[in-house]
Amino acid sequence: MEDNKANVAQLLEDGYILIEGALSQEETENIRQRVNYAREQGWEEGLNAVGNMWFDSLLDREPDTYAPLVGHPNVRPYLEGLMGKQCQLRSLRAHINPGPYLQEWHMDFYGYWHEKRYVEEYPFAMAPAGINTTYYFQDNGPGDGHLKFVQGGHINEPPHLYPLDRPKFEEWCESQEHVILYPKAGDCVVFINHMPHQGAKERDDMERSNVVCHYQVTPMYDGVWHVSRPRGYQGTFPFA
Ligand SMILES: O=C(O)CCC(=O)C(=O)O
Repeated sequence: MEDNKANVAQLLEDGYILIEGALSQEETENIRQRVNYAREQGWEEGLNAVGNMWFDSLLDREPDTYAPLVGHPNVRPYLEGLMGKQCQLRSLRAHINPGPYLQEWHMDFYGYWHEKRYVEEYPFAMAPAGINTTYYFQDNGPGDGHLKFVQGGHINEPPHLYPLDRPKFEEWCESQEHVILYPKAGDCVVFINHMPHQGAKERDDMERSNVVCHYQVTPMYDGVWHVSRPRGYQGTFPFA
């Protein structure tokens, strides 16, 4: 318990934590294959310009495969340590990077700083916050692929967000100090989802996929500016 408290403090300080071996080899291989199967079935929502193919329906289509990722025992201490019973699954999204991939610098919860300011006007309102747990299914070693963060990017508001000037925002992200992670198959990166980040392949022919569970605390109403849509209320509180 004491160790867990220390790790939550570390997560709050750094904005991210890499959990090595969060999934067993068996879980990793099974989900890797199911994500590839989803692509074979054509279940993707689309493939964007930076090389990211995304799937929003997998938890509903194959709950036996994907539900174990929600509040997984090896990430639960972090989620529960941060949010307790209020931890709510917002969405589960899988990604495959079929070809070259250099993600745009982005935040999953773009509206974080806006909401934070907004609630100052209302004594009973609370600022929402969110967490990503991103599970990786291949080894992202140096020369293969990585996940990059703007160091400390969760602490101060980045410029050029409201309204979003994407080229200037990305230029700013690029000019900051970075942290580069190389998550391996079965690892999970838990991070505060208003932290600017960018995934990439360093080798175009690398097989690369991941599954992202977005969590939120309940003041997150439908209209907040976030990359994913909320699943709704019923059945979305894994620890309640
Ligand atoms: O590693 C990647 O491809 C980026 C993952 C990402 O954008 C996320 O977890 O929100």
